[in-house]
Amino acid sequence: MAALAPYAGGLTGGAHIVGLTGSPGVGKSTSTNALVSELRRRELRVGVLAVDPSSPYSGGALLGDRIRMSEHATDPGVFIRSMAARGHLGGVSRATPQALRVLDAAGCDVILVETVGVGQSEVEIARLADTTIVLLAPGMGDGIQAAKAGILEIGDAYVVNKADRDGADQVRRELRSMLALAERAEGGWRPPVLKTVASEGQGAAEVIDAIDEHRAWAEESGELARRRVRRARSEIEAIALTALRERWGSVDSGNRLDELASSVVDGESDPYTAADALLGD
Ligand SMILES: Nc1nc2c(ncn2[C@@H]2O[C@H](COP(=O)(O)OP(=O)(O)OP(=O)(O)O)[C@@H](O)[C@H]2O)c(=O)[nH]1
Ligand SMILES: [Mg+2]
Repeated sequence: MAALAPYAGGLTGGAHIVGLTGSPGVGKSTSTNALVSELRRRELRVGVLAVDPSSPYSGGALLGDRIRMSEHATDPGVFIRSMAARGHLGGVSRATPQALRVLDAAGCDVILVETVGVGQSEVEIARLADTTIVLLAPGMGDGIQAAKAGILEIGDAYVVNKADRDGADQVRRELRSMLALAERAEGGWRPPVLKTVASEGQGAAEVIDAIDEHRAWAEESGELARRRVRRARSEIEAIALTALRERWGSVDSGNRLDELASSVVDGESDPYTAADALLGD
C-alpha cells in the first residue's frame, strides 16, 4: 500500500469510483456490463469490483457475474473481480478501499463497484464512491421501499431498470416526487432519475453522461475532495479499529477479564470500574 500511495488517489484526479447498489436481482450486474460496454466505446479503462457483503464465499455471485460480463473477459482494458466482504474484518469498509487503490494505481479511469443493497452495505458503498447510482425496477415495490430504506439520501443518480416492463414510468414518477421533497442546498446537486433496459444496453450512454455531469459538479463544488477525504478517514478508522480489536485479544488473555468478572459477580466491583481497570492495564 505504501508503494502504491504516489500512484493512487489525489483530491480530484485518478480513477472515478462509481458505486452501484440496489435490491437483489434489480439488474446491477447486467447494468454494470452495459456500462462497461459504453465506457469502452469511449476508450476508457474500466475496473469492476462486485462486492458481496453477505457471504464469505461469493462463488455463486462470481459465477453469475462471470457469465453476465463474459463479453469483456478478454478485453485488456477491463479488469473484473468479485470479492466477498464478510469474513474480512471491517467488511466492505476494509476490503474494498484497498482493492480500489490497486485498480486506481493500475490506471483505471473508472471503477464500478457493485454491491447488493442490504442495509448497512449500501450506505457503506455510498461513503466509498465518488458517485453513487441507485438501481430500482418496477414490480419490486422499490418505490416505497426506497423511502423506507433511506436510499433517497445516498443516490447521486437513480436508474429505473427493466423499463421494458410495466410500471417503470410509475416508479420513476414516485421517485421524482419523493426526491422533490428532499431539501437541497443552493447550488446543490439534483439527482436525475433515468430509465434503462440493461439487458439491451438501452440507456447506458445516458447513465454515463449523468455520471460525467455529477463528477464535473463534484469537482467544481469541492464535494469530490470532501468525499475522498471522508473515504480516507473511514479507511484509516477501519484499519485502526481492527488493530485495536487485535490488541484487545492480548488484553483479554492472561485471565484478567475472568478475574474482573468474578469481582463484579462477588459485588467487590462494578462493570464500569472493571472496564476501566481492563483498559488501564
Ligand atoms: N426484462 C429485463 N430483465 C433484466 C433487465 N436487466 C436485467 N434483467 C434480468 O434480471 C435478472 C437479474 O439481473 P442481475 O444483473 O443479475 O441483477 P443483480 O442486481 O446483479 O442481482 P444480484 O447481484 O443477485 O443482486 C437477470 O435475469 C437479468 O437478465 C432489463 O432491463 N429488463
Ligand atoms: Mg449481481
